[in-house]
Amino acid sequence: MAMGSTAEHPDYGLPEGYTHVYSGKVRDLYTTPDDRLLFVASDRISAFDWVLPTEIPDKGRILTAMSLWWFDRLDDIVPNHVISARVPAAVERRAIICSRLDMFPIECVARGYLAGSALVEYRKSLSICGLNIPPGFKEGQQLPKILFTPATKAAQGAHDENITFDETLAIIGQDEAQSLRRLTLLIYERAEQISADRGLILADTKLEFGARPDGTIVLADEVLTPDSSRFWPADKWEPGHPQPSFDKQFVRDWLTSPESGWDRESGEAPPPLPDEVVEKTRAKYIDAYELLTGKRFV
Ligand code: Q0T
Repeated sequence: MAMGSTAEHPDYGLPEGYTHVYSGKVRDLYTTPDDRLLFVASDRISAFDWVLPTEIPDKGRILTAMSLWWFDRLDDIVPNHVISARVPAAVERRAIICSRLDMFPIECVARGYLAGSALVEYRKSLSICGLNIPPGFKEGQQLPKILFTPATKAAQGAHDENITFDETLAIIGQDEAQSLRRLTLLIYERAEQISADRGLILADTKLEFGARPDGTIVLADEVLTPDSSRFWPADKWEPGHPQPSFDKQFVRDWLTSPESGWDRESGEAPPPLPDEVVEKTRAKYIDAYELLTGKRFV
C-alpha cells in the first residue's frame, strides 16, 4: 500500500526532523524542524468509504497544484495557511509548508445543488442542517439559495455528521460561527463563478478553517479539489439522477461491475484497480486541473 515504516502512515523518506502527526484517508501531516507543518497530498484514492489498495500516480501533485491555484484566487477574501511550496525533495510538488493553526472542529460546507448527504437529509426531512427546503426538488437540482451546511468531523472511518447552525454556535460560539458561515458562502460564490466560466458546475465544497494565536481566521486544508468538492460538467448536467463523478466515475463503475469481483456490501476491502482504470482516472484529474486553471499539468 506504499506505506512506510509502520502500517499506519506513509514514510516518504523525509529528512530528519519531520515528525508524523496525523493522517487522513488521503493526506498526511508532519511537523517541520522549525515548528511549522508539512501538509502532504498522497496519491491515495478513496471510493465507497474505502482507501483503495492502488494509488493514482501524480494525484497528490495535481491536487496540490489545484489547491494552490485556488488559494491565490481567494486570498482577498480570507488568508490561508500556505507558507511555501518549497518542500523536501521526497515530497516535491505534492506538499506545502503551512502554518500551525488552532483548527475549528467544524467541516464548513457550502452547497448550491442537491447532492450527497444533503439529498439524503432532504428526502427524509425536507430540510438540510435545519434549513427548510420546499418539496419537489430533484437530485442534482440547483437549490433556491446557497446553503451553509456545517458538519462535525467524525472519527476516521465514520461519516461526518451534519449539524444545524445552532449546534455550530454551541460548539464554537456566535462570532466564530457567523464568520465561518460568511466566509464559506463568499468562497463558494467566488469559486462557483470561476468554475462556471470554465464550463463546470461547482455543486458543493467542503472547507476547513483554523485560527492564528491572535484570533485571525485562516483557510486551511486543501481547497476546491475533486476530493473536497463536486464539480460537474455543465453541458452534461441533468437533474433527476446521480451526476457522474468528474474524477472517480471509472473507479466506481469498475468496482461495482462484475469484473471486479467485489461486493460493496460484503465488508471486504476492494481489490486493486486494473492499469486501465488507473490511467483513465489519472487523466481525469489532469483534465480537471487543466480545464480549471487553463494551464498544462507537466
Ligand atoms: C491542521 C493545524 O485533514 C486534515 O489534515 C489532513 C492531513 C485535517 N487537519 C488539518 C490540520 C492544519 C491544516 N490543514 C493546520 N494548518 N494547522 N492543523 C489538522 N488536521
